[in-house]
Amino acid sequence: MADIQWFPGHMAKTRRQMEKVLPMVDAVLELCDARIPAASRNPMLGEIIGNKPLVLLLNKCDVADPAVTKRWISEFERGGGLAVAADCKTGTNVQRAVDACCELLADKLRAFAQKGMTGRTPRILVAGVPNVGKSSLINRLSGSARAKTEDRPGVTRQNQWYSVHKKAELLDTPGILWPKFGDPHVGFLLAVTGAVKDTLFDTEELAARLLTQLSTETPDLLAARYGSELQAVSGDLRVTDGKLPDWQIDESSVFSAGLELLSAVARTRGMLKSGGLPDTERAAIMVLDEFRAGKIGRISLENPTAIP
Ligand SMILES: Nc1nc2c(ncn2[C@@H]2O[C@H](COP(=O)(O)OP(=O)(O)OP(=O)(O)O)[C@@H](O)[C@H]2O)c(=O)[nH]1
Ligand SMILES: [Mg+2]
Repeated sequence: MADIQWFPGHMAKTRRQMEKVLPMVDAVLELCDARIPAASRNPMLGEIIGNKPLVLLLNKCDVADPAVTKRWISEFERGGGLAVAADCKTGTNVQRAVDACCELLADKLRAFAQKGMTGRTPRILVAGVPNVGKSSLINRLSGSARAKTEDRPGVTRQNQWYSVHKKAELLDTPGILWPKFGDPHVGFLLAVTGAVKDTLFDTEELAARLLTQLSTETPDLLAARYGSELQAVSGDLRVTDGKLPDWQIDESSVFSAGLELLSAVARTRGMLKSGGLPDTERAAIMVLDEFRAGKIGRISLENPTAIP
């Protein structure tokens, strides 16, 4: 799959603005996508925030595999970090993430109180890749739709402070990626979960690649959603003697295997072009929408073993 990159001017500007505002910030709440907790962490963030206390929030855990999310949390905590799995759609655990930041700042908050700075609330910078749910988190915590949210990346365009229940101030920031992903698979994972602008990639290629991954990792969920024809195609693509299937060996075979799966989806959903050929373009848009909305199931695309 072509290496997708997206680092427009507003992201470079956001980076500079984050560096500028940092002296005012007490802690950082970094949001990653619970379905891809490693791929959705910005490697530039560590450089930007230096040694500010950090809490990692694995968001959208309502659409990730709960058992895998649990393993990710233990993995991060084993590394000495503090991580919380949350869901800004229902509000599950969002307050816990802010409380975790306050716990990290307990000494600093005590010092404020001793100096009589009673009105000084912790200032928390909310950071993360585009579309991960930063503005939704702020809305959820403040109980109103003050920050603009939308299901596409690049909605927030500038830093904005929000006071939350007079207990904390949260800085909403525009989502930022980094100039080069390095690994094209990271680009794929970010695109498939909605962090990259969709005009930058080929929808059929993306959906085809997603289907190949799901056909090996969660074939039952795929069959339950799209029917037995898909199960048959998935079965044909797999090998029985424990060797790597031929179609996983090179990129072009991954794509053609995925296209077969995509054609099967189009047929079972009755998406046909004139002449009866499967409309793989329509099917691709539907598969991506359904995956992102969690309709195929609660699926994680990365396992904690992926941590180097
Ligand atoms: N399923 C699910 N969807 C969520 C969750 N949190 C946010 N969303 C959805 O994700 C989409 C993006 O949310 P935003 O809050 O705009 O994301 P953002 O990080 O502020 O995005 P940018 O401002 O573009 O960087 C919206 O459609 C939200 O409804 C969650 O926990 N679960
Ligand atoms: Mg936003």
